[in-house]
Amino acid sequence: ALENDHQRPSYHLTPPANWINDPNGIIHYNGEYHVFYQYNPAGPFHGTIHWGHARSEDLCTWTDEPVALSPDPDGPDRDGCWSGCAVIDTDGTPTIIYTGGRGSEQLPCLATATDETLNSWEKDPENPIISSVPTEPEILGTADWSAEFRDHNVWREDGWWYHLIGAGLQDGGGVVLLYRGETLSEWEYVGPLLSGDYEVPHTVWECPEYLDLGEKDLLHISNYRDVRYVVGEIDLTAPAFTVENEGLLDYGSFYAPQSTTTPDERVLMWGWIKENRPVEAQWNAGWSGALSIPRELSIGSDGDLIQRPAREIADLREELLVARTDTLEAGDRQQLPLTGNAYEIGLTLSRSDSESVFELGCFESPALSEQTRIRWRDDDVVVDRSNATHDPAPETDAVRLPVDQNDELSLRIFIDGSILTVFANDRQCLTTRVYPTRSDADGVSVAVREGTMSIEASAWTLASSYDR
Ligand code: DQQ
Repeated sequence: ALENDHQRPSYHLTPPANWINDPNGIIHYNGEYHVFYQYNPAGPFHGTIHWGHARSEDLCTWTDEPVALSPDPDGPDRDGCWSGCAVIDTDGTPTIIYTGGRGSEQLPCLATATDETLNSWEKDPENPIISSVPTEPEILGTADWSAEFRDHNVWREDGWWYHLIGAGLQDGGGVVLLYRGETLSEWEYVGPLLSGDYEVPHTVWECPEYLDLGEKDLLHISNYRDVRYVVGEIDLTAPAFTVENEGLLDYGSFYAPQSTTTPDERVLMWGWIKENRPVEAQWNAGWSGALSIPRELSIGSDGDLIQRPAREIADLREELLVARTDTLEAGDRQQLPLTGNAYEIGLTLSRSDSESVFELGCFESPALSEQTRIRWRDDDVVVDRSNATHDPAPETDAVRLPVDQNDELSLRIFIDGSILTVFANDRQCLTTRVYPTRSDADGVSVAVREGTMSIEASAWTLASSYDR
């Protein structure tokens, strides 16, 4: 059963059961955060997609709400209510703009809230609100789709609504298309804002999002493989995006993220954490996917992106189990007094020289037949999953997070069921999946393999977000 599944996360956002993919329509309204998500109530697979819904006052405790949007058998969303966003209209009405799937068509649809709980939505009888795709540039069509044209990000600026839609290019590569409107239901096409990834075959730039991070603008897209971001300056008239810095939001299993601004003006982002195990294992588990913990995004003094766990996540801390500083030599290994599979570890590492090698062991069974090793060597943090599980089905290849070349490294590591997320130096992130078969594979250790390392460690158990 879902309750006794030690691989199932407890403080990450998940539906009560079945399938989740992209976060959608994240909004703070009436004193509460609402997170909607791509949801298939029929099973743990990507089928006919609805919008699931959860709400929270504090980002720590979540309440499941009824499905918010369902495909209408006679509507332009009859084959799926795909990704989109939520904004508050100028008259105060919460409004969703999402992609409706019908046959070979993907077109934008609008729905407005009919109650304050955001549980009931009324679809616009005029849907779809944009009825055809632009002719310039030529949008990719495939055997299944007349045009790969979807996912919506809307914001208000200088008396206009602006609207980004992701698409593929017929000649290769992905593109972000910019629209603007005086209202949320009438849009004029401005032009392509940014395109690229010509080397990623058949890519579509999905789930584009623009974020105003104060000194700089950020745009990110999901290209079927990674979530790429660019930092620089947006020009809504040209339209154009001048790129000053670029990179990946995560080096592992993190996709189609979406953000919101808190009442105190911080930008928080959630992404979809996919499974790294076969469909059959997802069926047997009865659930698939989770959302990441929220990350706070900002711009550092060097003009590049800072990513750190939202500070609210510290309120999940239950018990401080580790608080120590040690200097370990090559060959030393220390067990940390941590058990269970929902905790956070903070590490500040300082190495004697660049040859030193550090390892954090986690998901360790008593005899170490199952174990996952997070290794810092040179300018890499590698999650070695080669002995992570006795189960032959999940992916067990190593995943690599490049970090700044430095003799100091700060790590914040979050473990929850089968989810492992590493934040390095408040910048680079890696989310990955580990599926130990043993419920006692919950040991944690620190070890030094080469050289000498000073290790400052702290660790807390984290509370569950749900009362299910
Ligand atoms: N998944 C959605 C799309 C989006 C893709 C459909 C990204 O709207 O493009 O569930 O995961």
